Amino acid sequence: MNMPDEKALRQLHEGLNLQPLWIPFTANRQFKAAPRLLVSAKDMYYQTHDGRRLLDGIAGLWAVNAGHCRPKIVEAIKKQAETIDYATGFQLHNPTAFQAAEKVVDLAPEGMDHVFFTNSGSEAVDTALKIALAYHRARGEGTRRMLIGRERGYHGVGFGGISVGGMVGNRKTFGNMLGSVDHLRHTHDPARNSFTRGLPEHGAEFADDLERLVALHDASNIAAVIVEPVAGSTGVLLPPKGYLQRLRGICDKYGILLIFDEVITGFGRTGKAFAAQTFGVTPDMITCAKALTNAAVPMGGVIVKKGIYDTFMEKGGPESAIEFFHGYTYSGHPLASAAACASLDLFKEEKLFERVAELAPYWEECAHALKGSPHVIDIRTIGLVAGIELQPMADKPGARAFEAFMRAYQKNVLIRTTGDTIALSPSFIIDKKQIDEIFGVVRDVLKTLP
Ligand code: PXG
Ligand code: PLP
Repeated sequence: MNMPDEKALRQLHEGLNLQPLWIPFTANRQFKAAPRLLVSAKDMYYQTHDGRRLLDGIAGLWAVNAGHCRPKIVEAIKKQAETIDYATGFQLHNPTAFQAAEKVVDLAPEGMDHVFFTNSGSEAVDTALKIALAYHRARGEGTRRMLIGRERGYHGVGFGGISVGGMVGNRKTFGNMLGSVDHLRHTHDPARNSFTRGLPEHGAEFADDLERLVALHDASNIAAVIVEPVAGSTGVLLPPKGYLQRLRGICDKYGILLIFDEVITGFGRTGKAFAAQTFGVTPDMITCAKALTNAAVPMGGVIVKKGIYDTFMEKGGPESAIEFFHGYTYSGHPLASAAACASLDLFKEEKLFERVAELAPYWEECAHALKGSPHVIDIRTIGLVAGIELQPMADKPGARAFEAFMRAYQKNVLIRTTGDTIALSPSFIIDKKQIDEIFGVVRDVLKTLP
């Protein structure tokens, strides 16, 4: 690891003015009183500002799927930065973006063969929602304006994403800024499913909520449904057996587009390139980001079925007309595209998605061995994801899990918590010893929690 020495670390820390930066999704006052800085990274580890080596149990944030600072990706970015720093994507483009697009659609489910690039998952979600509205309008069904999300969904922080999203924290301050939105119920049902190994047995019928919404609003007004195949940010919620199939069936019946938000599940997390393939259900669009570039340069994308792209081309007016009036200054940015090409090549060369599938049974075993530890009320795993749900402290939701995060951090293991669920999602290069270390620390920490 390219680790600054102790003196350099001290200088860095003492010389740092923490005040100007407003940190995202963080208790800023608490953080600035006792900062936690990550200063370098290599493979499965971070180095902290106080000189410790931290085992990364969350792949950065569900993102660094091939491990940190992999030389091939670093070299690709360096080389691209020296060759072409930036080129507008509007009416001009750079070749690397086309190469990245080809590699993305090669991984995608059969028939999903075009991708629109963005710079984040939030932008991917807003882009997908706009494609849905524009697609129906182009087909002469412009009354289809309603977008349907699901309770406990996380779709980023754009106004579109929070409106279809289902996290109260993201919504309460801003209200619903999209004109026409409704929600399915979430599928988390611990009374029937707690401690199930694999997918929950009960709850396929939650998909029938879509039938009720069709009965309420009429299909002619509904454009699309967006769900995460596995909800990550709201606590690792797995789809009940048959649920996604049923949702697909109802969407087909009424001509509603189905969008899978695979920002977390995309690029191998569940053992196949996309969760759509793991679950054998093909949506009409997939949103992705994070591991697309192994998180080395920000990038997201919307992968669409052939029929959607073709509709825009066929109904787009004269050949000189812009078929979809949308795009970001940095869509297909050369550095991001180079990072995507190198990352997708590396996943393939090292057979990292297959590695997830191979490690998954061991991972599941280790996670479920925590059953019986203090406070644990449910355990859920798929691929290299685990959710360990804790009993919340009375009147202090989230406090117990956050304390677990702090204590694990002191023990040199980085975990993530959301609400009162510990969410683990390491890089795919993790070995069994490191898996043991993560769960060993979680086990020890659980024993000491208030
Ligand atoms: N959709 C999903 C399903 C996500 O998980 C986004 C959209 C937004 O992506 P960007 O790149 O705009 O952040 C995400 C992001 C957590 C956590 O703690 C997860 C995310 C973001 C922040 C925290 O699990 N996922
Ligand atoms: N705001 C202003 C004033 C702009 O000119 C632009 C882009 O040109 C944007 C916002 C959008 O920025 P981006 O394309 O990076 O999303």
